[in-house]
Amino acid sequence: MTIRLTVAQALVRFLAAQHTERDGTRQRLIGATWGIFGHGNVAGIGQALVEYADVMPYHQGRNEQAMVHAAVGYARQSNRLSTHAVTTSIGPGATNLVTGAALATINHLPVLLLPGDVFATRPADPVLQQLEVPYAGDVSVNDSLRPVSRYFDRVTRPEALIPAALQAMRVLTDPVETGAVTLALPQDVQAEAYDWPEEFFAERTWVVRRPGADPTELAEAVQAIRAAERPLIVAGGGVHHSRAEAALAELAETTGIPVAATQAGKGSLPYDHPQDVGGIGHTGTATADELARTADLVIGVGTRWTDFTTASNTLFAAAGVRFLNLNIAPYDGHKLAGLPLVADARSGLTELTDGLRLHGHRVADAYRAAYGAAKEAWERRVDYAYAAADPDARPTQPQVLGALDAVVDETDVIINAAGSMPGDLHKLWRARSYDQYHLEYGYSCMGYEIPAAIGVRLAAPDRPVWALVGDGTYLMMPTEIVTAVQEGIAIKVLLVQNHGYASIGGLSESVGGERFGTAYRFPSDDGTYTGAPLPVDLAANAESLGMRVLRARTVRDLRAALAEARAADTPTCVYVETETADTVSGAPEAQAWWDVPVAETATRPSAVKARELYERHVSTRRRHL
Ligand SMILES: Cc1ncc(C[n+]2csc(CCOP(=O)(O)OP(=O)(O)O)c2C)c(N)n1
Ligand SMILES: [Mg+2]
Repeated sequence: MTIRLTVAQALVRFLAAQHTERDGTRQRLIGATWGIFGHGNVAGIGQALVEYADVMPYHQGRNEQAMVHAAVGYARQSNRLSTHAVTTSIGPGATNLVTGAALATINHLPVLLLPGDVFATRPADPVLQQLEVPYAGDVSVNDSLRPVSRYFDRVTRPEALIPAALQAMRVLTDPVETGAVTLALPQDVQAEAYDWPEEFFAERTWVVRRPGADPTELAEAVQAIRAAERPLIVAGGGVHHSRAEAALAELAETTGIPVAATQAGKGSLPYDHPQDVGGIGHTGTATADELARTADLVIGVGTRWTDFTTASNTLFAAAGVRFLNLNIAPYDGHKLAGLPLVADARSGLTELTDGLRLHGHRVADAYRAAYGAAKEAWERRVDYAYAAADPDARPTQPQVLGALDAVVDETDVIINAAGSMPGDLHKLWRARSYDQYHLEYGYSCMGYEIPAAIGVRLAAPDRPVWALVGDGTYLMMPTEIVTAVQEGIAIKVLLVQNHGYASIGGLSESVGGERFGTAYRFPSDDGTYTGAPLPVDLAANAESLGMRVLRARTVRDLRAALAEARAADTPTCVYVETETADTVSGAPEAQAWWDVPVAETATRPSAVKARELYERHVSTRRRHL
């Protein structure tokens, strides 16, 4: 039996029939499709989506990049077992996907991209929005998606959709490979009919596998942990992707080994778990970073070891320190010349716990007592940063976080990606549940937060979902507020106004850049932007897009506004201006370095001084071999 459908109709029907399965639960792989239409998809996928509206939900986005962010937010909240597709027109609609695709791929989060492409049959060259490449007739702007995709195919013949679609599903559901998957769809091919074998549309289930460890690697890993006196676990995003939080807690409780977390891994243990020592690295806690400096064995679980985590290879300072990398991806398992333990995080952690239990292995009581005391001291530091002496004053940024901390429970999800908040949150936030802390810090993309909040809320419709945004991030991408309003998706936006880039301003100052180009201010006589703040009312802007906006001036107002927003069942924004406009936030200082190269020669004294300090830090960098 064959069924005659267009390529676009066949693809939509195929996608609606795909499922994933892990740990005995089965769910749809592609929960919905986002789309902005133009030539290149309006008559193809657009027509197919209306034809199959009963089996494929649709969401209307405003910006293609934002649609990918929403899909990524949904995928992360769904533990990568479900995601969304994104369809675009050709040309600018397609290239707007590139940033979102890079973000998805870097964070190992699945998303299916369906950009329209120029005619395969080339009846008129060029068509509107077509790039002409004189030396290569088969290149289109969609080729810019190749390096940021984990799988890329261009479906230039109807029947080629069959292998392309199956390969796309394989990559989306592979825990090692997953990321952005792109099927470029020439617009004439989308509308072309073909007689499809009926089996192409049968329900299909893709098992998201949990491979266990190799026995030799496992034995070596157990041996390394038994031999260590000051072991430290670093939990990365892989712990969440694998839903390995309980297995991690069991290993930590069985052995007494402390657990620090990367941005992606925070929440792996709740903040009040005795073995949780908080964030690690440049934005880490004093507790975790001190443990890191003196550890003899660092056990990475599902981490890519970015420069923020390793303090640009200055953090793990003990002579002879070794790494053990439990990771499902061999690429990450071999980093820092570590012992690889290539396995799913949950499987590997369970096997490690079983192996260590046989030997009754535990770290020394003195080690446990010391990090326990340091953890307690850091909690007091957080209390101090959160507390506001005068509730009628304008809050600092940590006080904003303290006010939010006071209204949330374990069901709330907070989302953030860029600015000065990621650092403050990594140091201060008290994650109450495994999926409360949603930081996109692989790509740290300004503008991620609001669309991602929509995606998270679609995956978790009963939970309070907060997008935490700075004024810079807000101006980068407020567009999807309109989407939330249109679809009645009750996201909450906490908008922190500090008139520019507090984060990059602070960084600029520390590297001799004198805050150049980082403030949203009028120019002064000397040409720098150091004049009065701009007469820009972002609260009114959010209101104009259809959000309800609560303006908070003082700490007291803020507490009331946050409580009101939390209870709201429509999209609601809390707007607050923070106290220190030109300095980074009043949070604890960075406990470890981050390598941002400083001008080797300069005339301005601030840059010369910054270079001296830079060279001192550089001298502490090491290669782990
Ligand atoms: C798309 C994008 N462009 C540039 C950057 C570099 N960058 C990181 S933080 C930042 C400023 C963020 O400003 P804001 O949202 O106001 O937060 P604040 O630093 O004031 O806390 C910039 C420009 C980025 N991360 N993402
Ligand atoms: Mg700002």
